[in-house]
Amino acid sequence: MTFTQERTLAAQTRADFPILDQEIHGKPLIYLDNAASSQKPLAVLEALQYYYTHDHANVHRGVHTLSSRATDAYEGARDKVAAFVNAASRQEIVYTRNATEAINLVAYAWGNANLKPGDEVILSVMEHHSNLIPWQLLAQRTGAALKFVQLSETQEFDLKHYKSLLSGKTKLVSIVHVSNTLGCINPVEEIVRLAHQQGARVLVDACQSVPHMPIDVQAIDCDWLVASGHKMCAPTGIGFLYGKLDLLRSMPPFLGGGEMIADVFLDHATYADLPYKFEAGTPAIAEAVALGTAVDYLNGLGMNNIHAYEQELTTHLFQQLKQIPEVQIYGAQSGDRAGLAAFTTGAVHPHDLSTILDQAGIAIRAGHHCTQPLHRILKAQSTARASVYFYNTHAEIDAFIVALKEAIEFFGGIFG
Ligand code: C6P
Repeated sequence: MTFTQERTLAAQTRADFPILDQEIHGKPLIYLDNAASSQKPLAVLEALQYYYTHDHANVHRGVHTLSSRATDAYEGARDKVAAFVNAASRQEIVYTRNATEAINLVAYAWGNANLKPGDEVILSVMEHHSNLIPWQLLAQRTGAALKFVQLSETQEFDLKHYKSLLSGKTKLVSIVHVSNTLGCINPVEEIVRLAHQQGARVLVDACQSVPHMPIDVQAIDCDWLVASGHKMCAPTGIGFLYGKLDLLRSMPPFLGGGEMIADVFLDHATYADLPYKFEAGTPAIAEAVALGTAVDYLNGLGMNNIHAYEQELTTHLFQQLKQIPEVQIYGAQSGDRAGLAAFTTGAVHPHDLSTILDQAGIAIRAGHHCTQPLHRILKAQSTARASVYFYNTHAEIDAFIVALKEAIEFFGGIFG
């Protein structure tokens, strides 16, 4: 793909995102907070409206026409998600509210039943709090111990250290695929292979990879994989858990209620088949349907094209950031990496920087990005983070760099 063709991915999609066509403080909006949440294309907004205008009823409960239409749309979306991550069966896709809920589901349903004192769970120091706190709570409940893979010299996943932590005591490895702060793409296939040699299960937190690159759960061979719809053009309130069929079958339910049962008696119950065993209560139907539309939309663009275009944007972003002497970037700056840059500038606090950039119409995130332990290791209380998606342009990055330089100069003038 040439540079000109790559530009067309943004040009091709821009009109699909009406929210981007607005001014903030009198300046055209430049949205560079995509790692926090992506914007939604018209197709997804229309799918929500169409569903509520034509098809809404509760799913799996009625035989009337609207209920069957809603059920078909809801289950059709599951097929799309299953194909999107190449699951072997649609029963391996469980809808959840988000990735956080999916991880908690595994921690409770599998973790409570399988961990005991003396067992070990391996995480890394770059995990999002969503892939840390559920395991802390599980360790407190079961007496299992948490072990942490450190960063390499290049601030990436230290495979050597990981190998040294693995042992017969390791029962679970839960690792982020793409760090939301460092932007590194972790070698999940190798991580899984090594864990399986020890008989350990592996969960992959794919929140920051599923929206941006092709994902094949069978090639990764992970036991579970989680993602959130809102980072991949779908609405909030919907995410999914992928789990290997036999493993999901062996796990007890997480939440109890309607939908997840087969037969109910006053003193006990039997549970529904997969995936319904893990979907208690009325689900986020419209959101799931719209997730299916988001998957269609992303497939239409091509996940390889999205990844390649974002790599171009990221190279452009880093080339320019590196030329600003005050900017310190965290994470590896070359090679195959995700389209986000976390950084600090000597003069300007990240929160002040984000506020100033907002005045210029530019949205970036400032804070610890829910990776507080990692920030401690990086010796940064907080960082600023710019993150791209396929609808961003090279020109937007240029405008961001100009505004960033102006902010540094302004604060340098005051405090310098
Ligand atoms: N990261 C960010 O700004 P939820 O909140 O469940 O949709 O996603 C949680 C989550 C889990 N893992 C990773 C790697 C993530 O990046 C996130 C969400 C956002 O970086 C919001 S804190």
